[in-house]
Amino acid sequence: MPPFFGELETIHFEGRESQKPLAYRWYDPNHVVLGKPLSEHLRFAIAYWHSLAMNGSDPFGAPTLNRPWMTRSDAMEGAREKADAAFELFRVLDLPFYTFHDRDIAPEGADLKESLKNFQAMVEYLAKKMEGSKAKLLWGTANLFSHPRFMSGAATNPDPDVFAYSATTVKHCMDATKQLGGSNYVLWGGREGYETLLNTDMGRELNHLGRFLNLVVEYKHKIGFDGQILIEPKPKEPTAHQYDFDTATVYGFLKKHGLEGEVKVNLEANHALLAGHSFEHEIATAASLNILGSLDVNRGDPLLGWDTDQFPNDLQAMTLALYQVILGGGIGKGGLNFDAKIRRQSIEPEDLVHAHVGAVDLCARAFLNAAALVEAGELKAAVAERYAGWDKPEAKAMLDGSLTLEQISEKTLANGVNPAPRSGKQERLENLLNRRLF
Ligand code: XLS
Ligand code: NI
Ligand code: NI
Repeated sequence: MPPFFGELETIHFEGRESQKPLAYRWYDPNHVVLGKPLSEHLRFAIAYWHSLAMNGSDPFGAPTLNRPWMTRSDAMEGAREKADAAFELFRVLDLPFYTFHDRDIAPEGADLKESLKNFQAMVEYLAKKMEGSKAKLLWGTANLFSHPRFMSGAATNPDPDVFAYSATTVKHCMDATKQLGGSNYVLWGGREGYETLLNTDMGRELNHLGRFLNLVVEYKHKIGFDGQILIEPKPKEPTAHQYDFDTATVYGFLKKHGLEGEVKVNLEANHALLAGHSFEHEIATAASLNILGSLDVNRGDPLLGWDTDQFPNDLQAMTLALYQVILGGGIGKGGLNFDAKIRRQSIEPEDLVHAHVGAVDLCARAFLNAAALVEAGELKAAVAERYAGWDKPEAKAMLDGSLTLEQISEKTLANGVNPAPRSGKQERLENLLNRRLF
């Protein structure tokens, strides 16, 4: 097979003045900001499923992205060809990480044993490819939602055989993620949720999910996987009611099952939008709960109610999101994964490269903006000033357990406290943000 992306040159940082259509203008991986190179702050990853496995079909139309590896009569040959194209793409984009589901890299077999055999053979193939490539694995995951056996859920399926099948699959995906040196293992709920309570025992299903997650965490420790275990919240789609609705819901679930110190979240921009939140809200919530793990950067369409998974291109939204990441202490072992797909009409291989280059530059530019906001310190100062009253000893005493409700009441009445309303200065701060954006 001729190389699919192989004709394309590797993309480099060329600066803002570059006239080349395919160049990084903002993403200079070596540029040091806030004490670290940009590449370490952002840890970009390419998603195997959207970039290599998506064929452009939608509920109304046939595939438009007819990649050569999709039609091979020998499915394993197709999988190897797909992997070759994947590593060509990684070379062209020169980004540090990639992510995959088991089903993206290897075809389903006639039964579970054969599926696992196909998967393991492809894991070995990827391991070989990684020896000749700079690409590392940000995270692995299992596709427990596409096959009809998962139509009523995986860990929350009423059928214990599906629980067992899913547990077996996850065990092998965790082994593979460890073998390939992955930094994280992700569990997106897939079809863990329900369509109607008329046929659903919700309490039972949630307990099954809690047990499943405990099994995963126990196994992580058993094999000495030093990556993070991440849950990816999403409120709806494919099921009407997904159990991992948003960060706050996931935290309550982790607490109930004693896992809040073991599991973090992989937050996706489009999922935040579907939950009626902004991306930065989800990031700030996770950071405040100490469970910020990693990000799926994409964007949704506010006019549509589903996961359109478009490449990010809103500078202000991304700046606000990354500002919260910086305030939250950074992305750590996580990264910025492009869980995003090109539109159905973007059928040229180069379209996929343009999509990534634009998104990388957008995120880099947003990060530089966010870092500049942090360095300027005005927003931080405004927030500090807003809470300054709490620095006083009498205010601290209300929080540190030294005063009871009664004592607070007595003191308040004795001091004749009469709070005066103060401006939140929102518009002033919004103007400041707009003035600072470059
Ligand atoms: C789907 C999810 C999925 C996860 C990985 O909406 O975003 O792509 O990131 O299973
Ligand atoms: Ni995602
Ligand atoms: Ni998604």
